[in-house]
Amino acid sequence: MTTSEIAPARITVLAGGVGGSRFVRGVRAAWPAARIDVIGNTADDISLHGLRICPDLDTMMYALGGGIDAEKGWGRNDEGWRIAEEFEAYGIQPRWFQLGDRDIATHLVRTELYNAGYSNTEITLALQTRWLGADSPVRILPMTDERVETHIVVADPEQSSGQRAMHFQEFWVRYRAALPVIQVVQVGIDQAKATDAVLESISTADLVLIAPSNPVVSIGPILGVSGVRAALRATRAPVIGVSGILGGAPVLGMADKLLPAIGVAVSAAAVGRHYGPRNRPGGILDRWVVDQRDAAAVAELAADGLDAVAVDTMMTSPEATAAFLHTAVAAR
Ligand code: FO1
Repeated sequence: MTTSEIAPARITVLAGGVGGSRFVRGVRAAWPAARIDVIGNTADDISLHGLRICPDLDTMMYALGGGIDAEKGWGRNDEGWRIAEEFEAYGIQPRWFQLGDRDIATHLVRTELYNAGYSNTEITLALQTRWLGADSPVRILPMTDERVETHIVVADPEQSSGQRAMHFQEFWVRYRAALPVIQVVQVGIDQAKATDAVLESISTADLVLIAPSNPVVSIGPILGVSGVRAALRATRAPVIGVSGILGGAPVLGMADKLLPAIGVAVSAAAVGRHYGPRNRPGGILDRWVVDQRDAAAVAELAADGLDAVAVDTMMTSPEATAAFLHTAVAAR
């Protein structure tokens, strides 16, 4: 397996939000001269107060453009909460999803452009011009322009059916993923097509990276959009994924609460098998990168036909991420 000997000129990254943006900052540090397309998850999107909100796209845009609240990992820095105070005074529901004043401006612009008939791809490219500049080597691309929403079905003894469905954001933000998950449903995924920009990016890349984002609600929806998996299996670029599960637990977020619901064990090896080696039906990976704590997985994955490498994958800084990417991508 060879990556272009010179640094890859065009890199495509499949990513979610908080962990994904940390990863992409490392990709930029690893190959500063490369053009980078970030294919962003839009199944976290939610409509609230008449606004369309795209958390993973906005988190990526703010993080790469210097506007992120670094302590929370999402939302705007230097934020105000005057509108939230007014919502509180009016008793507006829901109150569990915090929307700051500056962040609301993003949602107002996005919603206004939606209502004017622009696609989410056009809107996302327009919004990121402010954050990344007009001639940025980085592009954030929604996985699809159709609407997809992750809903979680949880056990609820108060319902006659014994279960209840809710938007992923309510499951995560309101309930902190503390409810028993029965099923993860990506509403609209069967009608969602990958955009031309996404398919073109995958097919012309020199290197494709799968960020260590949540395999179920971030990478999962991107792979579920029709056309993406086929494009990954067809591209001449090496497809290299990085595990976000280390030592049996996710570094960030709640993947451990969701993986069992799709029949995947909470381990680096199980997620690697779940994405699958490209030489197996449906598989997409040429290489799977696990943390050194999971080095034992390398031999067992090799037995399953999946090339794996164990490195220190803790993204403590863009430079640390860049270092492990160089090692992992160059490994023979
Ligand atoms: N996460 C929270 O834990 N609490 C919030 O109130 C919250 C609000 C919010 C608003 C806009 C936005 O873009 C993201 C927001 N997030 C919040 C984070 C969000 O739930 C996650 O970034 C992803 O959707 C899950 O990866």
